[in-house]
Amino acid sequence: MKKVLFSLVALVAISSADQLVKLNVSGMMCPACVKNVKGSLNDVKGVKETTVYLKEGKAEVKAAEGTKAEEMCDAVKKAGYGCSVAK
Ligand SMILES: [Cu+2]
Repeated sequence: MKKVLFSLVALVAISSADQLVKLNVSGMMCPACVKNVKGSLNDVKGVKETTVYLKEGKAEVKAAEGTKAEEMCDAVKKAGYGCSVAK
């Protein structure tokens, strides 16, 4: 019983260490662009989940703590889009 409780606490600790990073992405014109941006963000180490908003030109990235937002932006830029970290 004690062991089960412990692993449950550990699980919660891991998920709460995630951070949500908001990015401004420019240059997206269609769903293919969204796919590109999403794919490049998901390739960044530490990134767990990415939501891209085409109309708003924004992306929300769930990533492990310590994952640098600048690194995410670099990946987006490499894919051919503009990117800045939203404050
Ligand atoms: Cu496109």
